[in-house]
Amino acid sequence: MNDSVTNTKPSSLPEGNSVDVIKDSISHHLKYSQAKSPRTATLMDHYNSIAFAVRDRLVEKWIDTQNRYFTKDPKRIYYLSMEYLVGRALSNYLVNLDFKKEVCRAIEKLGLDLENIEQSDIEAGLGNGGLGRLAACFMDSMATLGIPAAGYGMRYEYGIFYQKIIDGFQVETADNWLRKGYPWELPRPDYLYPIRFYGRVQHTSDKEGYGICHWVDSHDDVMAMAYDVPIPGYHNQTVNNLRLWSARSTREFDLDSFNEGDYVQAVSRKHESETLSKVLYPNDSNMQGKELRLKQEYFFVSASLQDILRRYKRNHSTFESFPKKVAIQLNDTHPALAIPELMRLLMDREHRPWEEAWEIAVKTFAYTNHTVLPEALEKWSVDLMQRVLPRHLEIIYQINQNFLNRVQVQHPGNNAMLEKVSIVEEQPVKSIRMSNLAIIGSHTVNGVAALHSDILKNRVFPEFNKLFPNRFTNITNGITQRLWLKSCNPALSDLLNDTIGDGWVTDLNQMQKLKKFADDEEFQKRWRDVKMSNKKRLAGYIREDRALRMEINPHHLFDVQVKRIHEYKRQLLCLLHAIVLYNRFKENPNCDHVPRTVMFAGKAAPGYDVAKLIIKLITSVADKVNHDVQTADKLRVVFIPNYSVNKAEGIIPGADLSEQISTAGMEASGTGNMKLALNGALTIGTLDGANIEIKNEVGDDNIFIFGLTSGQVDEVKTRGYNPREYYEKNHELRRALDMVRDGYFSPDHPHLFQPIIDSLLVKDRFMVLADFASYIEKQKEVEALFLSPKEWTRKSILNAASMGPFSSDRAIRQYCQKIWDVHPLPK
Ligand code: 26Q
Repeated sequence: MNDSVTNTKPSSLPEGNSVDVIKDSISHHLKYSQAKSPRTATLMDHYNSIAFAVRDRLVEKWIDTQNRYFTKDPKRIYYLSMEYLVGRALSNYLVNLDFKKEVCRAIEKLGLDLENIEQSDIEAGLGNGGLGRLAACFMDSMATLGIPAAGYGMRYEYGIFYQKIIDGFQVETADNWLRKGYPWELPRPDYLYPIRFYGRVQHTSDKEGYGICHWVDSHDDVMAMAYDVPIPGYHNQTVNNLRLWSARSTREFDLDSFNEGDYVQAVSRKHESETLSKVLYPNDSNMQGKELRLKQEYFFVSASLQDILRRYKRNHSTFESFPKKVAIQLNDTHPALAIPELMRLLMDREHRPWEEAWEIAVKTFAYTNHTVLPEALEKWSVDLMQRVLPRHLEIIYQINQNFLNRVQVQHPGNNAMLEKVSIVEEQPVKSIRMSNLAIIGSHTVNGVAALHSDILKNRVFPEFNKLFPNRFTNITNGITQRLWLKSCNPALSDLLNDTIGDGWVTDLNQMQKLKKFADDEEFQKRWRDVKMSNKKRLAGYIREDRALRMEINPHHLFDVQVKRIHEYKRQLLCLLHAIVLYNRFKENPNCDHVPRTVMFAGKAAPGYDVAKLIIKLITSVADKVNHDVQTADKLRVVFIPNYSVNKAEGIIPGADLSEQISTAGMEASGTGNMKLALNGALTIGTLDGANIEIKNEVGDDNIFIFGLTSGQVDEVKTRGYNPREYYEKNHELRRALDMVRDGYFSPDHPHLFQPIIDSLLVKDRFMVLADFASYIEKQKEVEALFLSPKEWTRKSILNAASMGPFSSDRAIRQYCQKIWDVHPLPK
């Protein structure tokens, strides 16, 4: 059967994209999809009717694209990711579909206001942070480049939690994003796959004596049901598909339970089985071996692979050409169970021999690593895996044995190497190392920035790099300029279009053309005006935010650190600097200080106590500083609650200074660094992740680099890091820390922040104090430059002009060439 979109537009709907036709289509949907008249319609009804009218215009291209993929049968790339942080939908669709003006006019003609409607736009927060947003940027780039691609993910009923700040503390509430319905998804009740759990494996043999495996006595089985979200390319004919899986109870489940006679219990058990896709796990840097998470990962992987195999089998009767038609990218190890699952499907269902299945698997899979923090590397206890996925454990053991046998032949007697590369870790708890599985089962493994890929090869997985010298590669992350410039920064987009044309929207390298305007006073003035208008817009958000209601001064230096809260990202370093400034301003009130507003935003994993306490410290410092009349006009500290894609779109265009200050070697890439620089912020940062490549592009003179290099971090660690030394030597540091320790910011709870003091002074893996002095010095340079607006503006222009290489379009082209061997299939 054809896999293309089956939902067709009612024939009564007029075709075309003229203002009047769109207007009629919106009215039509208000009446026939919402059953409302203009008199009774709510804002949400209007939003839904507009969404349906826009969606109608997507559907044609969507069906067309999928038909084209079916008939031409090109090699396709399947992107497997447990997370997609797509953000708000309507604005993105309007930008990419090339009829924003017409829709705006139609909305006006209906007496509605687009800005108002956009307030109702639903944000799909189906991810934690960088990794999930990267997947969304990649989907945009693949569609824009006309790549035959599909994304697979999870349709969590609850996305990343909503962050409230109560008494300065983070409080999590559920993100019930589907409560009003999501007009952009199409339920596909006909794409339904059974997913099994638990049970045991039975080995028998067929007539010819070949071994066969049966997975028997499974229970708590569920069905995976598809929901499709269209992903249009920018101003082209491609609409790719993002297929998200939702758990449904099985039919057998219903029947079994009814036979038992207890109706109410039956229904509630049915309900339970659907909890599988209920909630996104909100931790992004610490892996806990929760059974439900393992089941989610398998559920997602098995549904996606069954779907991929079904589609392949429509066109092919053998598996010989599978790797020529299918590339699968694993977004971290979260979907690494795809490797044993493909083996299982090929062997136990399609009756292919092990050798053939293994060759297909390795030629098909590639794995992207996003972290080197040991606590974030996925491991699952063998006991748990044995219970939940007995057949997969068996396959993993077999993969491991075959692999270790080969290693033993190549490196006889090298037991240290065997121990390192084994998929099975023996101590302290016998576990499956998912990264080792992913490396062994993939033809290519990539890091996400040059330094990160280097660290993978030389420090984290050197043994694998020796065994597979060509397997490791780098593809530096990128961001889509359609969202992170065109859509979020219309003022700057207009200026660019006026100056260099609009080619940058699909070719970010054209930003280079700005370089010749960097010293042009007229252009500089327009650049500054744009920044000022964005700072005012941001000040407006902060004024209107119900939780903040704060007045900030757009003439301040806007110093911005927005990202997940984590010790390695070192929000504390930035905050200590704010305390130092506060002390200086109080001590010398008459000095010519550069007025500054330091803004933080980000979520802490709900179980990460120190990160949550860091939020409390930021809000406590903010409370003190902002209420001090002596300093209030010169220094503000703001914590913007509930950081999200939408909040980022509001904050980033208004930033002057971008804080990228992780301990060198710890941030795999970072992508906020790219977004901020693209919007004209200058970076203060360490030589970490993609900061290094940003520095190489913008030039040493146009970025504020400080701190230890990753090599020096390792050296200091080997020598023994003694934070006390720095504390004793630096009086501004000592003073700031003493204030935190002695309750200056928490008079009612003088010891509240002791755990933070301990984290910095007792033993600190993230070596905050080691970089303190050099950071404070760099910030002085920042201030000096901010006092010369022309110089500052020049560097700001040069930063944006140098961001060409950081487009996700470039990243996707490299994936296509270096890893997938997939080519555009434009209409
Ligand atoms: C794993 C197991 C169980 C539960 C949750 C997880 C989990 C979920 C999300 C682990 C990690 C993540 C997310 C990681 C992430 O966002 N990493 C970031 O990826 C970006 C894109 O490559 C990089 O730019 C960042 O440097 C990296 O921190």
